[in-house]
Amino acid sequence: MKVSEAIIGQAHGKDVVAYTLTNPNGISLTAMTYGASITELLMPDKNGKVDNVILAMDSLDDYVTHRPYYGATIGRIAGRITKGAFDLDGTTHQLVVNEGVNQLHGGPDGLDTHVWDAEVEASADEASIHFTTTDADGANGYPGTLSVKVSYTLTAENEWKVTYRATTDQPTLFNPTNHVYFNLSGDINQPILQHNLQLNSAAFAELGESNMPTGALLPTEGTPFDFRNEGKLAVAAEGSHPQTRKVAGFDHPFLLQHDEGKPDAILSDAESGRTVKMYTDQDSVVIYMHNAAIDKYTVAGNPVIQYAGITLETQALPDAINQEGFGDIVLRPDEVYTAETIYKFEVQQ
Ligand code: G6D
Repeated sequence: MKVSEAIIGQAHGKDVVAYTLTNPNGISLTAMTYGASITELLMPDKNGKVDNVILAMDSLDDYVTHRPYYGATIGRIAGRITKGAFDLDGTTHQLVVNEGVNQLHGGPDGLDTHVWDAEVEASADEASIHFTTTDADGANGYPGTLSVKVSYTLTAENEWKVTYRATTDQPTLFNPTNHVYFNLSGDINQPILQHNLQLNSAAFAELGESNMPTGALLPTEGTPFDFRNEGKLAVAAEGSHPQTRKVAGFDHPFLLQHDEGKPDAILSDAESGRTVKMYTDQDSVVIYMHNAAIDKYTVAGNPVIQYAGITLETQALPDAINQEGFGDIVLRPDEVYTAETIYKFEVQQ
């Protein structure tokens, strides 16, 4: 496995380093210490043409200025926390809100805004970038000093493994994710509506006001949310269901069924033959289809089109601390948080 690194600029007065891991099959992954963000994923198509298959900004400054979350490590909490408040062990905690009265993606100084430290490890079969950061007690309103490690491993088997490890000195909340957007066509001016998705999920979380979960888990059966059999993503953009109409696609958490040995999700693009199989130990995956075009910044010189990419944000169900039955996202000093998601890349002829 080949490894290279380069300083790409500064943020918060610290050098930002980008690391590139390349495997023998022409797949290479670049990730930077700003936000522990993946910034490029080069992958051949069925004709051997190599393209970048994820959304990425044109410069470090654009990441810092616009905070698009593209490819970023999100935390302490992915998604929204209702009114930015939660009760924990009899104490009500008020977070710093950054989306109306709610908190989104860990608040204004979320983990995606950190310049992380990093170390690289490489062998014949795989190479890893181990990112680490410390989130101070009280940062964005969260209790406890949180120590986080997220590792990106590229293997000779064409897998990108994302693994988390975290500890805290006081009870706190932790529900991270990676906010990578895939566009397997390799052309961000092509919407992902012709991509195929297969998703092992029979229920999704209903969104209410301000895209906050209502607490209801609705069956996918008989709705545009049912991708247990492979289907085209265009279905989600047709607006035939109040929930897809509400956000002009998917911006929804899907509860995963986790059948042994079966991918939790398969995203593919028939034209290029590129396929991503996703396996995770997390309860759910938030699928967001970049449902609005963006003209406040450009990518590769163009405004970003609607449906330019699709996320597969594995995590516990959002707002779990405030929603009965959504799982446990409390991390206590005597615990070690671990999580793993694997994205396996294949090319179908
Ligand atoms: C929008 O509601 C969506 C989020 O799910 C997404 O993560 C963000 O844009 C980038 O707020």
